[in-house]
Formats: sequence, C-alpha cells, structure tokens
Amino acid sequence: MKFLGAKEKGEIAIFGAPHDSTTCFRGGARFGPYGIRLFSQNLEEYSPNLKKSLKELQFQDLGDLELPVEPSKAIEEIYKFVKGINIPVALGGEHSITYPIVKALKERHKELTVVHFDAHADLREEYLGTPYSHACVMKRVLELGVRLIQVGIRSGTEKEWEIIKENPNITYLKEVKELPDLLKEVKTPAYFTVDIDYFDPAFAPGTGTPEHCGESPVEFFKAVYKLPPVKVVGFDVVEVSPPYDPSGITQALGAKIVRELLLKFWG
Ligand SMILES: [Mn+2]
Repeated sequence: MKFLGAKEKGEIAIFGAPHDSTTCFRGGARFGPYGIRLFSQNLEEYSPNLKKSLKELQFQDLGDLELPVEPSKAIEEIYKFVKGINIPVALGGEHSITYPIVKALKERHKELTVVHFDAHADLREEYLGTPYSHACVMKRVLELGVRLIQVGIRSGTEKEWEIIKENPNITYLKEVKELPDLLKEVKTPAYFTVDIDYFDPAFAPGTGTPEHCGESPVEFFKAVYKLPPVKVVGFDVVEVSPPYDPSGITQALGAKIVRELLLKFWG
C-alpha cells in the first residue's frame, strides 16, 4: 500500500522507517508507516483549507526500509538511503530516525533550520546505553550545526531545560501560534519533524510516551496554514504507535499531517 495519491515518480519521496528498538517505555512505532498509509486511504486528496489536491502533486512512495535492530546500524542505513533522494518525507518509526535524515540534508544545505514539534526535549547526551536513543535525537541534530526551533516541549530533565535556555542555537516556543511570525525571519532552508506526542494525548493517544497538556490539531493546522513561504527540504512524522491506537485517531492525525504538509510546502 502506498500513501494516498502517490505517483510512480517524483522528487518528493515518502518512505517508511519502521525502527523502534530504542523506544524507552512502549514500543510499536515500527507499525507507524503502515498505520499512516492505511489511514491516508480514508482522506480525500483535496484539502479544502489549502484549496489544493494531492492529484496535482508529483510525489512518490518508496515503501519501507528494512532496518537492522542495532540503533547505530539502523541510523547508518537511513543516512545512506536519504543521500540518494531529493526531498525526503519520512514516516516513523521512533524519533531517532530524524538524525540521519538531517545529517544527509545538512551536507547539501550549509545552513539549515530544524522545526521540532514534540512533548519532549530529546536533548539527553545518551539514554539507556546509547547516544542514538529517541531521547537524545535533538542533541545529535544540534551537533550537526543547525538552528533548532522547538515547539510545544513540556517534558525534560533539569539539564535539558538548561540547554534549552542557554544554547544560542535553540529557540523555544511554548505555543505553535508564535511560529508563523518567527519563520518570517528564517532565511535558511528548513526541515520539519513532528513527533505525534507534541499533541495532547486526547487527540493522539496512540504513542509510546504520552504527555498531557499539549496543543490540539486545530491549533497546529491553524498555524501551519499561516506559515510564510519558507524553503522546506523535507519533513517527518514520527512516534505514531498503532498498537496503542485502537480507535485509529492517532494514525488518522498522522496521515492528515502528511497530506497537509505536502500540499502546504510543495502543492
Ligand atoms: Mn516525544
């Protein structure tokens, strides 16, 4: 099964990265790509808010990568794969898949801004014995020399909050409504990474590490529609965990985010 409206060819390439061997609480994100594609079938290709359709967008779906369990090896595979594609749109999988994608993109774009939606800071140095845990992913991304905009973070260690406060390359936004204005000043290419647990668990319960008091899909999409024309070079949606999503609403949200971002950025 391919994502709704995918064509045979296209510079924009969706792929699944079903890696979840470092999820620290509850696994299952490896089924995320399947769940997001399945629920995309329930969407219309036409977005009434953007007045654009996936029908007119040239993009392909390359299926899922076959990934080793060992985190550093999985990451190496994703990195090699992304080097061969133009505009990556990744379906996670756990959040650690973002690091190799940004690493490959940073080699092409000297300056890069990463816009990171999440409940968690993900700025640990290492976690449970690996620096490639999903709890460390934004620390690794930061080390690549990008500017990081973090939106909706509401959970982190004392040390992680210190990093957010003190690192000049991090901008912290408590609420997504501040993002459109901030992006007006961003002149570099941008990569978006959406951890589904950025949303309140009322709207996205199907994820490994839910954290209450997040924003709603309405608030998210309102801000997305208002974003200024930034050059976006890829995005991902991660941490959707179908085994914890019996109603399907988290997968449905993941699919809708993919459609709306595809059309907003490149439609
Ligand atoms: Mn998270």
